[in-house]
Amino acid sequence: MQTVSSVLDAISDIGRDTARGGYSRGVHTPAERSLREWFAAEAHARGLAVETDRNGILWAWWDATASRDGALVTGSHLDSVPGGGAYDGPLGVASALAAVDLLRERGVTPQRSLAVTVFPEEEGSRFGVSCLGSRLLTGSIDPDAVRALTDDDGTTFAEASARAGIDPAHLGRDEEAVRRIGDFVELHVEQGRGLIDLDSAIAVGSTMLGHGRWRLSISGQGNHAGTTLMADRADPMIAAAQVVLAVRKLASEQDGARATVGRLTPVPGGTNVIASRVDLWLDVRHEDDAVKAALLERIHGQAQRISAFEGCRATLTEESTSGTVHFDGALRRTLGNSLARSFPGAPTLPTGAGHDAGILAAVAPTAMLFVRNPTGISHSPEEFVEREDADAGAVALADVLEDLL
Ligand code: HGY
Ligand code: MN
Ligand code: MN
Repeated sequence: MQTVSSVLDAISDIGRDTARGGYSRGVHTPAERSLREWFAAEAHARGLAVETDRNGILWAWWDATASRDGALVTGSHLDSVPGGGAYDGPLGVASALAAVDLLRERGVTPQRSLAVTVFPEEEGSRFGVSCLGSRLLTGSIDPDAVRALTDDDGTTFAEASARAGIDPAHLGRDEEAVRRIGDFVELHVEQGRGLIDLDSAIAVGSTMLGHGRWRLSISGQGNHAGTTLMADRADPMIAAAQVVLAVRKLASEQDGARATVGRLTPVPGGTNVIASRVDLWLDVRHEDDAVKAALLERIHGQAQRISAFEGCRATLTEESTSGTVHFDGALRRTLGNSLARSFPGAPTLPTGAGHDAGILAAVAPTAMLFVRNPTGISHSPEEFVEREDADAGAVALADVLEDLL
């Protein structure tokens, strides 16, 4: 078996972000295109048949039976957040390739086909909607709305898809792909401290926290920084600053909630210009969907009051939302039994992060494996996985796949 780290080493220079640190690998950018080419070459080298489906999802097939329906599917994503780490996504893809090597070395003869998959735009960093590829596949998002999504430069997802050789007219629910997914297992770097605190290299996922993203646009009066008296201003930046603090306060007052403003864009964004508008994005998460909705309402109400007081107006637009997912019980037990061989006592762990496995749970049994991240930090260049833990992850995934094949 090629070590997972050596598989990852091959892409360690693709998409480096020298300004932010880490990696910026947006969907249908040159960096992501290089990563797709790398994946196809690695899959071909393993005798896997590579296809790109109507939604731009990559499938590398070990065709063990005449039909691909009801196959065992594993994989993850290769795109990143801006300035992201090296493992969020790629670890799952590299571990799946290494697990294929192990299955071959063990002489496993699958009783059903196996596919290694790469889902595009899992982070939603370029077009704003997380898990865009898996949402399209399952039909849980309107293809017309997706085609119209734009990036910061105004490029639509339809244009970016067409340039990547994917016909935007065909985006949407893919019945053939849904039929092919018998079970889906995703290995992913852990993005918190759970496995550090549990002192375990591997865990089985139990639940995925419900989350959503909203854009809050606060409009005021753009004006000159030097000629506009302080008392004469309707400055959306002042409102936005108060909203950011209100988000933290309201989320801190709600048990189990997490809310973040990680992105804020003044328009036009000049040093000597009072902004005419400020766009900020909310990321709100809670295990109870009703509690999440109520918290969002409180944030929206506070944003409107603050904006009105500052002579501004606030409008909220939902960009994506997902309910809390409980991974398939039977599949989870199978994973637990498979891990007992090499990882006795492997714990189960909830994840606060979103994953394609959570979206695919709507159409097939899905489960996740997590691999220890000794920094407990993710969506940052500090995200890390020790070489031996990365290889342990591939062994764990191979054990699971062997029992499911
Ligand atoms: O945002 C998330 O939780 C995931 O990393 N897309
Ligand atoms: Mn992520
Ligand atoms: Mn991820």
